[in-house]
Amino acid sequence: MIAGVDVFLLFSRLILSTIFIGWFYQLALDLAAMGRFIVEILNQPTNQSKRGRKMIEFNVQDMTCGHCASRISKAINGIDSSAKVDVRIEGRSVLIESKASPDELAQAIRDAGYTPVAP
Ligand SMILES: [Cu+2]
Repeated sequence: MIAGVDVFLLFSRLILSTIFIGWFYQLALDLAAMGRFIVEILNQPTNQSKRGRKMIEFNVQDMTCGHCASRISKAINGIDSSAKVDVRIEGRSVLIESKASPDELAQAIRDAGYTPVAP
């Protein structure tokens, strides 16, 4: 009879802890989802910053290969991580969509060791 009661208690505890673990697990999932939602809202670009982006083109005659292109891309993303960089090695040109000013972008390219010229 005692053994039966023990088994019953053990079983009830098992069910209760399963419910609690499930509840905490669900709570953790909900909190994580909520966190992701908040981060998404905070990272959403506002219309203001979208409107502030400009297309800028530079001729870079001393850009000769993929290595040069990646150095220039990195330099630009270093001052504006959201910048879109389109490097055309054959045309020796770099097209940039960024909120950084043309002067800042030109300086970043010069700092990387290249000579940007506005076309
Ligand atoms: Cu190169």
